[in-house]
Amino acid sequence: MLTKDQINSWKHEGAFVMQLPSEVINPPLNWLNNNFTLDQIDPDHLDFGSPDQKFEFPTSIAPLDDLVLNERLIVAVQQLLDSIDIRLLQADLWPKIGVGSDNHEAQANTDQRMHMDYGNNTMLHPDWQSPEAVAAIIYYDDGVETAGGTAYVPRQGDADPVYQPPFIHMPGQAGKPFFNDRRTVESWFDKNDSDAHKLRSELYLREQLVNFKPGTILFYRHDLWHRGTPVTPGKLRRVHNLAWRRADARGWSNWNQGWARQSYYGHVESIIGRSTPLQRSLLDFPMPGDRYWTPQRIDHVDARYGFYGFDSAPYRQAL
Ligand SMILES: O=C(O)CCC(=O)C(=O)O
Ligand SMILES: [Fe+2]
Repeated sequence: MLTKDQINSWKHEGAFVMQLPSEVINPPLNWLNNNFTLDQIDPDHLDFGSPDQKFEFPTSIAPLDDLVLNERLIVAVQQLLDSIDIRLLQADLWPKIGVGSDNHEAQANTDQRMHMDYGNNTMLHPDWQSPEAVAAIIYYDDGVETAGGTAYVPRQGDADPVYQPPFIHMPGQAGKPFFNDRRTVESWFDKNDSDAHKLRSELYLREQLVNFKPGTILFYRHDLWHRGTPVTPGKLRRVHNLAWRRADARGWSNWNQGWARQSYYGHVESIIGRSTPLQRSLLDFPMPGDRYWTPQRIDHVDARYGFYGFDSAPYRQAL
């Protein structure tokens, strides 16, 4: 359960940081510390996202998949979105390995440009007063050793000059070219759009860094100004990027491939089998009591998933 202060920070400032309980974070953390360490990762994989998409949900690694559907996270998102009916949009775990900070190729992910995330997650434009989606980053390492805390700019009320819509003062929006690297981007704005350059300079002056240890989570909004900062050369920072939307929200894209696509090998089926009705609902599996269900539909779904431990009783009882 989130506190009123946490919910208010998210709604008004755009973000807040908290520590996940050890019973939530320890299973994935232990798995990662045994199976996903510096010597097990291709050092040339420098961009966002897991190598070969192998840690995109569903991964078939139970401690990772179960974290993504953890009910503590679901309840937190329900509170932030003022809705009990939410869907998963994104879950990907990826490594960032520190390289010399002189990597300033235009698309380098080392020292990111200030940006918002809505642009490649929804076809529409966010409305600050009615947030429809939540983003989060879970950190699995200690920022004192790795550095690389996400930097963000808290919104200061409705009159905040850097938060006046439309939010188009960033690469890739409204005809501006897309680059990832901070230096490349700011020199482009300096030459081509001096008003935006001034606004963006203000963002870097105001940015705050997330201090993290294993199990820290940053909950943020897709209309929050933020960016990734350099990881110490030779160090590894592992994070999970997650996102959810209200079931009734319009325009949002799933980041991951469709959940059902990985079926037939028992991993997806086992997720359905061992999950609770609330957890399944994140994948658009209707809740008990939903008008979708008829006795026959329950029978058929039971026939498909009973083998994997699916219990149809709650669905039958709510008919
Ligand atoms: O790596 C981070 O801390 C943030 C990454 C990010 O904001 C992004 O890739 O959109
Ligand atoms: Fe981002």
